[in-house]
Amino acid sequence: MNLTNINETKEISMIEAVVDTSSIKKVAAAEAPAARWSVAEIVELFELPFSDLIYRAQIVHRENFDPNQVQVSTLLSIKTGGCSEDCGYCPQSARYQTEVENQDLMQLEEVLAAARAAKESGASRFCMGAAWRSPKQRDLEPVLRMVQEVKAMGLETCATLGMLKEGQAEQLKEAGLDYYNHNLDTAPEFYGDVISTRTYQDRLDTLERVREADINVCCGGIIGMGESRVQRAGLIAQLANMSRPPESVPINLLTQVEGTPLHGTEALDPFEFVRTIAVARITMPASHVRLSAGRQSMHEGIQALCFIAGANSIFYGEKLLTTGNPEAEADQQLFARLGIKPEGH
Ligand code: SAM
Ligand code: DTB
Ligand code: SF4
Repeated sequence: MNLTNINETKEISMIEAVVDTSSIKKVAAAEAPAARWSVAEIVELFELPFSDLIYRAQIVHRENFDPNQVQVSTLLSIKTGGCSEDCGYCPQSARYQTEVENQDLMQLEEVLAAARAAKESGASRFCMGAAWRSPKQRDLEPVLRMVQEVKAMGLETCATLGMLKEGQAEQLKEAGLDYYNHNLDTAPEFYGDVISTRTYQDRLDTLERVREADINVCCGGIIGMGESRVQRAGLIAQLANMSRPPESVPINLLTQVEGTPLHGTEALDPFEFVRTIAVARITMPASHVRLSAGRQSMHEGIQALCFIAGANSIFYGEKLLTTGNPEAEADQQLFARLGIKPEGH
């Protein structure tokens, strides 16, 4: 065992002592037969030789999905900037000086025009994002109309609006919402280094409300924020050990934006990003794993490795929320070069 392994072993035993995985295992065993993953087992996956890890991920991928099919979602920021939260990665927080221009909630017609364009260029899901800590009832009502109308166009609907209060998930379900995106972002142990204005438990509570309202869960995180490999494994363990893992798991590479506290963080080794995708695929065999933020600066060869490692969803269209994404045409060409078919086409 080398020095890194010794340090990782110490870090894992500290985490597993704090989290007390033994009791979680007993509860889970009573509730669901799904496989449970310890952080140590996930770290072992991360540490496999690269080819062995990718091979294992490919096997799991092929057992569960058509390996040449990728789901495509287009994002729209329906309310931009001026957010009260302090998420250290986010250009939309009112606390940081960034180039993002604040914009009130968009009008229905503008949103529908964007959804129509997304559908025409080949997206099958339309995801509406708002820079809110949590929607107020007067904010939620116009969003319910948007969900209804986007759904009526024949697109799958997704929204990410912050924390949901009692009853709000049910209203979204009623309006026709198919997916709600709410990320855990990172491991519990690193979370406090990134965000102070809402707790990990707040996030888990919102995810529980979404599940109970029978809306599909879209939940993942961000890597490349300066977390350790054990902490990346800790995030994956949280997701994979949910009583039902999320249907959709976005793995974002930190997009560094000037003015945010995380700007200037040391860049992550691209192979570590691919490893994270592979580990997500192995531990969440039936979930769609989304290669999310970070593609604009990612070599196409690395993106191809992500698809081989089990990524089967992307954000498509030239903008994420406030930052750039590859041009749709470039993605279409990449799909053609790799023989990938977008889902629903
Ligand atoms: N305000 C809502 C919330 O935070 O729940 C919804 C929108 S928020 C922008 C959605 C997610 O985008 C965050 O949870 C985070 O995972 C991701 N995100 C935000 N800024 C990012 C960045 N600079 N790089 C990568 N992912 C980012
Ligand atoms: C997710 O996991 N990634 C998307 C979506 N869910 C909402 C957002 C990425 C945001 C990247 C920074 C920006 O464009 O503002
Ligand atoms: Fe606000 Fe969401 Fe950005 Fe956090 S991630 S600052 S909650 S918009």
